[in-house]
Amino acid sequence: MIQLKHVLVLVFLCVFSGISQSTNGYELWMPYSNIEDSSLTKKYRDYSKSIYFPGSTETLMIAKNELHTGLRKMLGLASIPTNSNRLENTMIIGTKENLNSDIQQSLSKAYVEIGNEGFIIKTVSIKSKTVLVVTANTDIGILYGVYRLLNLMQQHKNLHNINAVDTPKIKLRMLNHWDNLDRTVERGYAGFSLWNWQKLPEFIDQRYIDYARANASVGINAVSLTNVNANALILTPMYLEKVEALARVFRPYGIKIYLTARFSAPIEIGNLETADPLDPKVQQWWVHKADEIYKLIPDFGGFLVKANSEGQPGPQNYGRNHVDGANMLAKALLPHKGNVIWRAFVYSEHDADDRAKQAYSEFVPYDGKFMENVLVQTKNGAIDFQPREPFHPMFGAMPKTPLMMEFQITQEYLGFSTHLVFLPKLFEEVLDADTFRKEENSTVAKVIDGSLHNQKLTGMAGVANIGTDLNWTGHPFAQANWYGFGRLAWDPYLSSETIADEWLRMTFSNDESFLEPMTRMLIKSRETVVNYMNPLGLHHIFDTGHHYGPGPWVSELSRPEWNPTYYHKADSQGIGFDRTPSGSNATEQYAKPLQELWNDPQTIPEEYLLWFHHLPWDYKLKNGATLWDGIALKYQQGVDEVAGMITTWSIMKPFVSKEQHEEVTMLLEIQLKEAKWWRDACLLYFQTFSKKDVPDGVSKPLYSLEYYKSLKFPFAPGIRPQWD
Ligand code: BDP
Repeated sequence: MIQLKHVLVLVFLCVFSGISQSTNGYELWMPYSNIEDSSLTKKYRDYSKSIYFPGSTETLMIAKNELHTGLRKMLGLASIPTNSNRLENTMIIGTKENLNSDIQQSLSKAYVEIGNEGFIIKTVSIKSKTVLVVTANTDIGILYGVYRLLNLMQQHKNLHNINAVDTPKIKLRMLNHWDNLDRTVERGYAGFSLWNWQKLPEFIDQRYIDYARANASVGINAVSLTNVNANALILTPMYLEKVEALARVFRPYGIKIYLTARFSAPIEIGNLETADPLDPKVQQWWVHKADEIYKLIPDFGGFLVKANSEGQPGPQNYGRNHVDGANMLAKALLPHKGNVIWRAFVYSEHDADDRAKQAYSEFVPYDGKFMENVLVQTKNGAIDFQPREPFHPMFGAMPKTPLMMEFQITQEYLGFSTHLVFLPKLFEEVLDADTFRKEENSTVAKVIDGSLHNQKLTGMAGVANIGTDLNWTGHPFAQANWYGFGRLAWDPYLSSETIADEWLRMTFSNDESFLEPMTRMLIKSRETVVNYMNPLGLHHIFDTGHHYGPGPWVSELSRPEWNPTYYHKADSQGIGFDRTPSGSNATEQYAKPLQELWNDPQTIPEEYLLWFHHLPWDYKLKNGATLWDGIALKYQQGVDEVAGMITTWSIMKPFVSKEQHEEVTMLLEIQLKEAKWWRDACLLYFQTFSKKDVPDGVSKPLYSLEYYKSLKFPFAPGIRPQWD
């Protein structure tokens, strides 16, 4: 029997060490842990003595409940007094028209700045008393403001003299779920799909609400529920009724639903003989479908479409093009203010050109031809969500088209949910890249937020890493990638350090001896995975289909560009893909200054070296090492860095719960094992061409090349179902 004194000791230990109350990760970055620092608690309590928070819409009620829960948990308050006399309060929360005219007046400029979704958090002096004000033009602005306030408190920020005026820089901040109707998730590593289609619409799982809440807390305002490799059934009445139930849950959190539209739906569920976008019957079918959806879901966001890509049907099946297809759907949605998000992830087995060039070649000529409610969704790089890719050359090259960013939050090519990789660092690198398309510093972020080419419709999508796992994302640290994606979609200029610091504080601890080493570890983790998987610009050398682990030897798949050998081109002469004018000339798709920089192996940043150049094994790197030695040393460095992560984590016990500590320790051990696997398999294989020994400092391989080649994973998670 556990005795009372044991319980007391445990409670004392937890309180003393500042361990958050949440131990299974379900509460994500919102555990609202009790604040131990008594002077800080006192300051926060001073603002919480009495609260004026008028309004009773659904959204405002959510904001109120959240505020009360947060304050109660963080400050240990039994209840939060509310007061209807505005002037006697210490915290005032309300939309513009609910505040007294003095406050309104003093904030008039800020109200213009924040638009429909932004908020103001500010301390003001009323009758010589300091009052904390959270205000906005809309209810959703209030909800975002309340979440921000609570998050700042979770981060123990000083609210004295706070004047935070913040509004999202990107309009559509969206998660793309690749969820199938049978609840499997393509490239999902955190269990099954959250959407329980069988029990919907009647049964509303608490998870839907908690999911919406988590998204709203970082400002995500759109979700596409279904896989881009789409099933037309989602557009049938039976499923639309279920979608409507989810829309009802998400609406007060400011989240709009999008669905993936299978281009051949008019045939599959509409009994038409064709899906030709120029056929009036097909056009009518989509108009009626849109009307039917909007009748059920008046704020439906629109369609996300993967067409003529990897076997998906599209307008090209009928000799039409992407513009014909996208505009047909756009016309059906326009009267309802819906959008078409048309994906640019295309490459064809009939096109012998470098896969990296194909999307640009196909889409750039269409610039200016899409209707005003079409966004072209473009992956961050020209190949496919690799641990590192140069930014996609389409960014900046289509000034008359809203280009929407597509990042992958789920770690298809980044170790699934077993590897700790902090992705905001990767996202930041892409967003900060200079396209040189207009003036200097024409960054990808400026393309995406519309400021470079004056676009009104803007968006950023992240392929979700969320599933039914208790902690939502499989790896506890993968939550940071969901959080970080949301923050960057709100503000693509935020630094990854800031995001890491925020997330660590809220999720685990505000203790500096935890934060400093852990922020460093998160920031470095991205380069670490590049080192042990794809150093010096190597890419797409993953094993077939599932993309779990290395497979640089794979060469027999039916389509050349599905084979890793297509990408690394290792031979007795050297390694790498020549994309300069002497090779595929993919560099031509970038602005002049980049062409000049990247065409020359001496001036290209070495992290992109083998992406753009085929170089001899004894080519001299900047540090004097030969290319072969350099590759080998990078693989070893990656392994050593994972070992370093294990050391760092081992001293973090005092700051996290025992369960969390053990869970992450076990996952890091897997990561180490797999980093070694990558190192050994790749070096043994490339050595068959280089015919050189590995340099000093690189460990001997644990097994033979044959052994690594023999590994098969027919049941690796996330494998795409059979394409049809
Ligand atoms: C690739 C995935 C595949 C997706 C495809 C896409 O391997 O499962 O369907 O991208 O984005 O990364 O359409």
